[in-house]
Amino acid sequence: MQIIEEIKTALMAGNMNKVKEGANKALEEGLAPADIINDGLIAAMSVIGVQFKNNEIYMPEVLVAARAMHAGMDVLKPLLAGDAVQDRGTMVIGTVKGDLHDIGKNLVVMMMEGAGFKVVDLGVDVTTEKFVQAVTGHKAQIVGLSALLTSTMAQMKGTVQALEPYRGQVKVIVGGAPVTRKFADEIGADGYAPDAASAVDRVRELLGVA
Ligand code: B1M
Repeated sequence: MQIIEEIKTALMAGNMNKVKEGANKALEEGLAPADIINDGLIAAMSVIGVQFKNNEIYMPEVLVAARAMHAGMDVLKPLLAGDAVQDRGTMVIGTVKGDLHDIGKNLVVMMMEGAGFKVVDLGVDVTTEKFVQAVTGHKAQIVGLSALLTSTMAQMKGTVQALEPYRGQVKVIVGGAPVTRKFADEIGADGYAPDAASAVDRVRELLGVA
């Protein structure tokens, strides 16, 4: 459909106003809000994710695209009846205790939302207790731990251990510049992702969703 293509093009160009206009036009044409989100916003963010992973675009482009996606969501979300948007699962995410870096974590949040996941962002300096509470309180299927300091990576291990009783219900994914796959394996995380786009792929694999 022409209007959906227009929305996708505007989102990938990071044009907030055009995405908003497109969303309103699509509604006027009678499209369902959920279809506009799934076929327009989420589809375009998926393309952005692939381009970012392939180094065809860089962080600024991802950020403006995500901002444009949020502009579209602002128009469409209040109109959603029930859970018409594909519910791919709930993720709790945060930067671990003692660590205030959040730029990368925020990128992961945006990519996950763009891929149709509900994300509960706990922010930075998040204690193990807070992660556990949020996982159980929100019945999350995935928890994401981010760390940018070698000194705070150790926090991840404690959080993974504290989540042990819930591991049947929740998968743990870790990331951040000093984090490696080897480290993730050593602390018993289910997954590791080197960047935000790969985080979406890993979560999809772990949850077995498209
Ligand atoms: Co800080 N800092 N910093 N810093 N900082 C680093 C990380 C550092 C490498 C700089 C350096 O010395 N070269 C160094 C860490 C050294 C180490 O431990 N090995 C460092 C230090 C030492 C510090 C302080 C201790 C400095 C001081 O005060 N003496 C201090 C610590 C504060 C604290 O956290 N308690 C500090 C403070 C800060 C600022 C507040 C000034 C600022 C943070 C602002 C903010 O985040 N709101 C800051 C910044 C900006 C950086 C650098 C320059 C950039 C980090 C960044 O945002 N990168 C960084 C040096 C560098 O990396 N070149 C540095 C861009 C971002 C998109 O990448 O976060 O790696 P990244 O995220 C990627 C992936 O890692 C991955 O996806 C993202 C996008 O693809 N990813 C995940 C991230 N989380 C993921 C989670 C996942 C999956 C993937 O699943 C859940």
